[in-house]
Amino acid sequence: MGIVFTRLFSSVFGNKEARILVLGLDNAGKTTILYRLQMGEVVSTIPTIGFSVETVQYNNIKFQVWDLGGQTSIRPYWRCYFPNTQAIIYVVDSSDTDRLMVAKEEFHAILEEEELKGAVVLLYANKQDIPGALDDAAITESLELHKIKNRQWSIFKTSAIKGEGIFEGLDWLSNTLKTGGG
Ligand SMILES: Nc1nc2c(ncn2[C@@H]2O[C@H](COP(=O)(O)OP(=O)(O)OP(=O)(O)O)[C@@H](O)[C@H]2O)c(=O)[nH]1
Ligand SMILES: [Mg+2]
Repeated sequence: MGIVFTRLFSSVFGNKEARILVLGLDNAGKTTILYRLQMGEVVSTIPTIGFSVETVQYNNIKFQVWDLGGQTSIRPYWRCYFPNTQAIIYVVDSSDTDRLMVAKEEFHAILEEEELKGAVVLLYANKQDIPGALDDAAITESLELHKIKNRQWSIFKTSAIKGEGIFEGLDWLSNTLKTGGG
């Protein structure tokens, strides 16, 4: 279903709103994913310094999506955005095997945050189009997702460049939020 139709549909029937943070290391593809969601196309990006916020209507939910820069120097500021967050979208560059440990540590630090205790977590194993990219099972293992307790979460393979997997993940997220998660 096209975004335009979804927007019309939602403006008539939709009323639920959700505040979503998109987090992940720099270069993971966060901004590219957000533009995919919003406009359905690939837009060339520059590293996000600070944040940008966009509204995306999908499945009768108005998502207020906060796209935060992932560079090391910017990560300490993520926590300023934590209050009142219903969901985290954590984006991993599945081809960046050198930094999977860092991605794991940042992810588990997020899970420890008191203010994010109630947030549901959607993971995107992004850049699946790159040869050698780890699949969702391998990312699940590397990030030790089995350690997640008392929280609804799911992982999806995505390619922001090809436009694959992103809406499948958002379907899961909207259904989870509608049924009371977050
Ligand atoms: N091959 C491939 N490249 C991707 C994909 N998603 C994003 N990229 C590229 O990765 C680079 C970084 O993408 P961004 O969306 O700017 O990354 P970011 O996570 O927003 O980075 P920061 O803003 O620095 O935190 C860009 O050159 C994108 O075109 C993907 O699925 N496949
Ligand atoms: Mg960015």
